[in-house]
Amino acid sequence: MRLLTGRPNVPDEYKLLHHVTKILESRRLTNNGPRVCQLEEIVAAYLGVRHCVAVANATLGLQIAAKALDLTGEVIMPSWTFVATAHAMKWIGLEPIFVDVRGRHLDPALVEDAITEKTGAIVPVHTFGAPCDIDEFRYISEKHGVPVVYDSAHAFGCSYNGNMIGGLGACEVFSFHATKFFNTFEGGAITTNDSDLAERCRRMRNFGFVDYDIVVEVGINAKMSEIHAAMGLSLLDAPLVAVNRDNYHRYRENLGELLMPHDEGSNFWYVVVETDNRDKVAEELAKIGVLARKYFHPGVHRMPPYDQREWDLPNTERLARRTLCLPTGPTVSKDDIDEICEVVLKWS
Ligand code: T4K
Repeated sequence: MRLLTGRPNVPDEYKLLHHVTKILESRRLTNNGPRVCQLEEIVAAYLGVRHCVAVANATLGLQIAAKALDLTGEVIMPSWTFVATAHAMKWIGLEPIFVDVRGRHLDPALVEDAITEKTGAIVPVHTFGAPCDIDEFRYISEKHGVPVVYDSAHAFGCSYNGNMIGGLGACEVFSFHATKFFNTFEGGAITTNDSDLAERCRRMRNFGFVDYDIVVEVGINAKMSEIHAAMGLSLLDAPLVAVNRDNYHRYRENLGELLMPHDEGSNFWYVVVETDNRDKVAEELAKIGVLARKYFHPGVHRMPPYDQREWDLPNTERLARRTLCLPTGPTVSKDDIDEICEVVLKWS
């Protein structure tokens, strides 16, 4: 395949290599090193949030957030998401409860109907970088006393009414996986304005240590290493949004309403078409060397073990059948986009 959906953004080679040399010279490789601290500071300032806790990946970030909030019972979330949203919770003994989407996001009205005394938290996803119904979730959270943990895996660099996503709910969890808009090879971050929560997340990501030889609670190893942070630091000033925005507009000119819309606050990293002939389009794209991805197919509720019960999620089913993510980023040219669009238009 010559064009891949999710092909990583990479930094200027020399920037990264400079960091690598310094890391090796210093022999400070991990355990809250200076580059991790610097990345956390820059990210917190960029997002306008008090605390950023860098982690090894977003899956562990979600788990630490859940543990640090002492969540128990059920967590309400969309099924139309990457399986990690559900697995992260299930793996630590919480029960995902899937609620249908409205548009591409968790439907707040259905969430409110699904809240019971067992509900530990709501986990909405800013799917493809578009903010979900933040005001409604804030209202529901306060009304029912249920915390909201945002799965912001896709939303780094995105804003909502001019405010960066990052300081919402009890906390937010970003992914810095290689396939994301901004990456640290593998990585992620928990962001929050709650200082106590941030402190607990920091402890939990490092085995519950508060000092040499002093452990105060159960923790895990979710630390980001220096080399991962160096990748992030090297990528921070790359013009990623501008490239993606231009690509998106080119796609939009070609595909019009077939394309899921983005507003100007987006990072434009997810170019998603919706068509009844999704599988055929993907097949035809593969023939010209283009790997498009069927995010998110099938819905998580159709994967084991979640498929052991019946779920009524008609909008999720529809989207899972119809959506296809197309390649973007700096490795995709305008001509590539036109060629991809020709196939999409022909077979949609
Ligand atoms: N919540 C949500 C909503 C998420 O979408 C995710 C992750 C998470 C939570 C959890 O975040 P992390 O724990 O991962 O930080 C990928 C990613 O592994 C995953 O991070 C991401 N979402 C998900 C949407 O996609 P795959 O299995 O579909 O990726 P894969 O290996 O098929 O790669 C996609 C494409 O990118 C391929 O076309 C090849 C290309 N690629 C990939 C990698 C890794 C490259 O060209 N180079 C590379 O290094 O899961």
